[in-house]
Formats: sequence, C-alpha cells, structure tokens
Amino acid sequence: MTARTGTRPSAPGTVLTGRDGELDRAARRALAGNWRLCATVPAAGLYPHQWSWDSAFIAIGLRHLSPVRAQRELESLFGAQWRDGRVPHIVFDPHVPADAYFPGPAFWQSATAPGAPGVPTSGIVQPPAHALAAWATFRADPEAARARGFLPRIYPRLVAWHRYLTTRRDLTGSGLMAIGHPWESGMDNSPAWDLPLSRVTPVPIGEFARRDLNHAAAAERPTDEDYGRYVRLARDYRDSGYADALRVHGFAVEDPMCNALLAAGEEALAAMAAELGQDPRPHLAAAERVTEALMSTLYDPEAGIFFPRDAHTGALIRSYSVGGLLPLIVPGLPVAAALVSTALGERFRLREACPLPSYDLTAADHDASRYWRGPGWVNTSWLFWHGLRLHGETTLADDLRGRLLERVRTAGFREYLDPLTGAGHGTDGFSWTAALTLDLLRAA
Ligand code: 9WN
Repeated sequence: MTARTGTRPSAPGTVLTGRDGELDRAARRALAGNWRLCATVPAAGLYPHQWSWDSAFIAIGLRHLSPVRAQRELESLFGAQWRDGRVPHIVFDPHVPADAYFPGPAFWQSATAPGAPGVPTSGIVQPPAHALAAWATFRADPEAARARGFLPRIYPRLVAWHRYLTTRRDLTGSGLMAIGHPWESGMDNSPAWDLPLSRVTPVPIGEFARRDLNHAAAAERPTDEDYGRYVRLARDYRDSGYADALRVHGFAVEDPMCNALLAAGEEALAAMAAELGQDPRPHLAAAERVTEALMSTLYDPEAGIFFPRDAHTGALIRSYSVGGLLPLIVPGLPVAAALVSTALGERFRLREACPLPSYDLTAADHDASRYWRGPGWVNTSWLFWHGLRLHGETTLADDLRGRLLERVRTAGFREYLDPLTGAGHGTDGFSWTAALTLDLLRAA
C-alpha cells in the first residue's frame, strides 16, 4: 500500500452461471469492497490494513479475475520487505486512523528499526505462502506476467524472504524455521501454543486497549490474558531491535505448517528459476533439506501427524491441529497416505466436518466457535485440498471442494465456521474466504 496504482481489473476470467455464478459474483463483490489503493484488506472493520499470508491467498483467487491485480497484491506486500529479507505480517495503510487496529504503527515503531521500509509495518512475520501464490499467479497468465516483468521483480524478493527464514529463523540449527510469536503461525491462539505461552508473563489488560472486540464477540476471540502475552512477546522483540536469537524469543516453536509452506515454496521457486533461465537446483536441494528436517524432527509415525516442537525445551507439543496435516502440500512427501488417514479419523472427520477443524474434534478443550481452537478456516482447508490433489487423492479432493462451496453458499464469506454445523463465526466479508471460493469454483 505504498503507492497509488491503477486498479481497473483487466478482462475477467471464466464467467460462471447459475448458482455458481451467484456465488462468484458475491465473491467478486466482497473482494472489490475490500480493495484499497493497491492491495486487499482481510476485512474492512476488524483488519483494516494489508496482512501478509492473507495477501498470498487473496492473490490465488484474484488471479482468476485479474492476473495483474493479483501480481500487484503481492508486489505491494513485498514493497514493504525489510532489508534483512523479512516480510512483515502487517503493512499499515497510512490513511487508516491510528487507533483502528491494535497493535498499530505506534506500537511496532518500525520507522526506527534498522532496515525497515519507508511505509509503517509490524516487525513479526507470517507463514510463507507467498512463493506458491506467486507461481500460481504467474501461471494464470504467463504472457501478462512476462510483459510486466513480474517474475524478475518478485523472484529475488522471495529468495531473500526464504533466506531470512532458513537462516535467521533457524534458532536451533535443526534446519527448520521457528516462529517467535503465536501471530506468526497465522493460527494465533491454537491450543498447541498454550504450553510455551504459559511461560510468558501477560502485560496487564489495563496497559493496552484491544480493538478487535469492537468488531467481534469476545467468546470467539482470544482471552485478555492471552492477548497480554501476545503484547509482551511483541514488545520484547521490538525492544531487542527485532533481533533473532533463541534468547530474544520468549516463545519459539518449529511449526509444521510454516515449514511445509517453506518446502513447497522452494519447489515453486525452482519452477520460477527455470522460467527465468536460472539454476533451479539450489531450490530443489533446499526443499529436500526442509522436508527431511520435517520428517526427522516433527513427524510422529504412531500418531500419523506432524507436531510442533518447542525450541526452548526441544520437546514435541503433542497437540492435534490442522497444521500437523498440512505437510501434505509438500511434493513427494513420503507419509502422505498416513496424513490422509489421520484426517479421515475421528479427530478431523474429513468426510463430514467442513471446513477441516483447526483442532482435534475429540479433545476436551475443543471449542467450535473460538478462533483457532476448533473452528474450520477456508485457507487451511484449501491447502489440504491442494495437497490431496497433489498426492492423487482426487475423489477426496473433489468431495472436500464440493462441501466447502456448499458451506460458503450457506454461511457467506465468514472468517471461520463451525466444522460440524456450518455456522459462521468471526467477521463477515472475509477476503481469503471469498478469494479461495473463486479458486475452488474454477477447479472442477
Ligand atoms: C493478528 C488477518 C489475520 C490472519 C490471521 C488471524 C488473524 C490477527 C488478529 O487475522 O490474526 O495477525 O488480529 O487476530 O489469526 O491468520 O492473517 O486476517
């Protein structure tokens, strides 16, 4: 959101009719309403700036409406990349009132951080879904992308982003990137974070003002205590000058989904390198390294799922979350069949629960309406669907796709849904739900 760019969409892609056409038009309207100067906000009230991994999913949908707009979505995010390669989790829109979202620019103080861009941003990151999105965007219209020099511009930035994650964020030397804040996981208050988070002293609620509760029900959002912990971690990181070391990150976890996105993203970078006439092998080797580290460090063969690992204690966090199934997006993953069988089991009930529950349906603390503690999200289900197709599970993939579209038809473009009843929760008009709906509609 750094500069005004032309926003007129180019010729629309496939035109759908009937019930699909209605859903398609509604999704287009939702995305048009959330489009700002040169990027899309996740939701007008609750999330009024540009978010990192949201923009990746949004580009995956936008590429069907306007490949150029999808390219700009990613370019505007990477326009705010830091000198060390990090892509901030929020790029703030200077036109939005300072108190519209907490923590805002005054909290993060990026202007005084070394190597930060001119535009105000946060200092933490989000899951690296961008290389997948950039390659999908390129493939939607290679000619338009070549004419705009999309890959020559975005590829070096993606490489720097992955380098930041595989070097500065490898906090234990395991070959895996670590997240230093629950917000960095994208699955903010997953029960998987409870144990490492319990060691963090919350900042008292009187010392900051939450804004999220102006837009969403308290029962569907993290508790004040957890919010206080999020604020403590972000403040400590900021006060360290956004330095990356195990001693700085009071919370440090090697997360399966983030590392799976990194491995799959390296495969996408290899394809981009080949397209640009460069050597793809370093990316293929990097993909293999991350995949091996995922397998040897985070996979539990008895459980048939990947678990996150607490970087401070070295212990696996034996919590069944959807993130543990998402290494299915890694090409050639040797345990794809086991992940699918876990997804079909009682904890996730792939054949009926939809979207795929964010957390174990059988767990005593499963909460079907609170944020990442049970409800299903369309982006993680989309990733699983993508993984099913990648590993040749087309029947299951088609079935999941059909049920996801049915859910959205009934509930609208909600932020998350009860996986068993389909009731919508969180904000409405949520961009990645609309964008991925556009993609699913065209995937028949
Ligand atoms: C903090 C924007 C983001 C998503 C995250 C989701 C939620 C933010 C918040 O909204 O997080 O980054 O304020 O709760 O958990 O995945 O990117 O849609």
